[in-house]
Amino acid sequence: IGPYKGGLRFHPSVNLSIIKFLGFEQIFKNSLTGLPIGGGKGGSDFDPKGKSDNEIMKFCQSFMTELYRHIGPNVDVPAGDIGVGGREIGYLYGQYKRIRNANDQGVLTGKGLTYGGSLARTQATGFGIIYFVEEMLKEAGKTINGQTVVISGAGNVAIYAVKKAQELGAKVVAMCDSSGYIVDEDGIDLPLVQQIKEIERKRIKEYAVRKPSAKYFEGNKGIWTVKADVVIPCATQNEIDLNDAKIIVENGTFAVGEGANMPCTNEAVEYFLEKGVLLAPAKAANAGGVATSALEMSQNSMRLSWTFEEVDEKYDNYKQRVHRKNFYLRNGLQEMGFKYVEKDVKYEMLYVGKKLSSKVYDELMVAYAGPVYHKFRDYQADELID
Ligand code: NDP
Ligand code: 2IT
Repeated sequence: IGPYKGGLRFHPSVNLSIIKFLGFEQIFKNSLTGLPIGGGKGGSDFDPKGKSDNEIMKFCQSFMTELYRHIGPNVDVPAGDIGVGGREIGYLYGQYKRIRNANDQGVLTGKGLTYGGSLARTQATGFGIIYFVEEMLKEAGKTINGQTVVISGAGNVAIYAVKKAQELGAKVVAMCDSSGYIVDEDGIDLPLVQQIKEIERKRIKEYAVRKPSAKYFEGNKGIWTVKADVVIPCATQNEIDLNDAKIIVENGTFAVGEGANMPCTNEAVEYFLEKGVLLAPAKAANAGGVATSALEMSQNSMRLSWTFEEVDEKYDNYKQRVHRKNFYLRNGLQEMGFKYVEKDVKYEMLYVGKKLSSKVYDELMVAYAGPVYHKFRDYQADELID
């Protein structure tokens, strides 16, 4: 169906099992977009924190010196994920070009606008989550306008989720990084967050130093105690466990949008569903990033650049599609959780708390080995369990 597609993660926690789960998620997510992309993921346990631009550049160059033989515009097309943003993609692309001596722009996405990047890609994941949550709220006769929102993280996904939520009239009161969280009852001052995070690359703690209305708290668990109508985790996997979910429900939250990949544990998901909390699952809710990456690949193949409006319009078509599929999945597969067992690629598939039928399980395993997973969409709910 297309080249492998997914992000690269640079974070000290990265290991083979994390990359496998992310790659597995990516297959389903990419499938939902309906665009010609297979699923992939990669990364390193390199820790970019505290490193100079020069050190980051050298690492990216060494990484690409090995990676280049495995990727290509028609083979596997990486993009960013945690710890990999525009700066890193630029260094990686520079080294790829140096080695290949060719204008293979489609080899990476999330590139700078002057060398084949697409308008709207930087914003796409964060905007996409909010578009998706807004669609979900509409179905329930609500809107994000006027709601109090907590958004975890302070990276690429979180920042543009805050931006779109604010544009649609929400009040975002808390964000975090891996050291701690800030609460600003006046509403987050996003340009200040961007200055601290995107430009100065400092800790979120700095926000409270510069903004008197804000408070900073050490540790990142406490962010889930902040009262909100809508909660949007945009930092990392398993950041909301059952205990956090109970606090979130107690605080009166009625909707959760998964911005990060698998940010809620299975137990938390089950609890939210049991309590009637609206849940936008990551595979659908954060697919806007990779969908726009696929549009960047199309532009690179055509050797043309679309305007923001053109990208946005195509993206809008995709949005409608993903949303419709999510509701199909709600009746079919949406409540399927992937319980991740031990350190190897061993998944126990659950559908509404029961094991998936062996037939569907086998199909999914074949899907994992190759690009034929589209079939799973065709199952009816009663075929899913033995
Ligand atoms: P970034 O590296 O830009 O930002 C990650 C943010 O989350 C940082 O603020 C980081 O803080 C924080 N964070 C990381 N780990 C933890 C933790 N254990 N506890 C609290 N905060 C933490 O990454 P992205 O914004 O790109 O990615 C965020 C999530 O969204 C990931 O799950 C990623 O897989 C997912 N995603 C990303 C897409 C993209 O297009 N970039 C697309 C779809 C999903 P600190 O700086 O202290 O590490
Ligand atoms: O998890 C993800 O979807 C991403 N990190 C983005 C992947 C991409 O190829 O744009």
